[in-house]
Amino acid sequence: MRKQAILITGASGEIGQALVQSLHEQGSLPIIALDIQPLPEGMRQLVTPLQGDILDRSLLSRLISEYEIVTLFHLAALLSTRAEFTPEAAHRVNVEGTLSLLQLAAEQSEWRGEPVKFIFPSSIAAYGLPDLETKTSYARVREWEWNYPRTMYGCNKLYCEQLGIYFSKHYRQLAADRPVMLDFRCVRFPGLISAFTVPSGGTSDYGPEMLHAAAQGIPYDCFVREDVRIPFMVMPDAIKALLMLTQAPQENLKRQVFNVTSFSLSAEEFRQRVLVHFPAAQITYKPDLKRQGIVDSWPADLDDSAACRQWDWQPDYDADRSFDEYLVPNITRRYQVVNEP
Ligand code: AKB
Repeated sequence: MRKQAILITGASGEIGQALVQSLHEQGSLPIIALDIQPLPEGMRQLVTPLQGDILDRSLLSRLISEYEIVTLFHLAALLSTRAEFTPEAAHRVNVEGTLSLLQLAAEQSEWRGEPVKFIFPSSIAAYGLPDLETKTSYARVREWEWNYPRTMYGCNKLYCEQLGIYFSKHYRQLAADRPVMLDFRCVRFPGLISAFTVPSGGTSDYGPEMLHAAAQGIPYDCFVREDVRIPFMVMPDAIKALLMLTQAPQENLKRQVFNVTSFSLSAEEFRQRVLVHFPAAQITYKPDLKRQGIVDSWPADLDDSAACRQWDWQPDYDADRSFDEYLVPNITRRYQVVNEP
């Protein structure tokens, strides 16, 4: 008999590390943690680590010969800035990788006679507003508005949302027997901020970078203008959103893709909050017009009322609580420990 398990791809990434911790604390099924990078030391004893590429079909086949995957959190992706340097490679990882995992989950659903839950984090990058005037007038965008991404990563996320819906509703629609289809659920995240990991390869990274630099006493040049505004969320709320959506009763869900958010700040409001806690921080503006152009195309805020109504979504951390209770104490401790002799 195969062992039941949860599969997490991109497990070494920011969301992956926090999700593993949380699932482990909840006492979940065994976790298979797949990533192309080695897992951080402290995580290895919590999971079955598997180092490899999501594009490696033989690795995925070996995996399902041993395990019955019940829930799949597909987190592996090349983020928005990195993807712009190698758009074709990003397409391979972000789209072909997702397709191959959807196929795996579809096959597993058939074998089990029960849908595999396929949980997919999408992003504000799925939106693309044409100019700042439009961004100001459509402050809180709804899921179906302005789906005109202008990054490879945003295009990949938007298309993979559609692929997920296809696999959960229409896959093999011409076959004689209707297959047992997977259960696809997706959240569109704002810029995420963790106190324990530093992001890399994203375009919302200026927020967390400001904070981590300030805590280390390192000067920081912010790569967007001071008035640039996007929504943010701290990692505990991101994990809460993924787990709440995973557990939501199917009959309550009228959609499969949901905005979630917690607070929206301009770069200057972010900087001011950092300065309250780290008054000596040296944060200046040195906009990179191209990266800033990407952030300018993202919405200033998200309308997450569908998630609130359908699965009782509510963030635990507003901006004050995020800085005062989660970010500042944990980041301060993190660098104190690192700097101690
Ligand atoms: C990125 O900046 O690419 C990500 C995102 C907003 O999805 N953090």
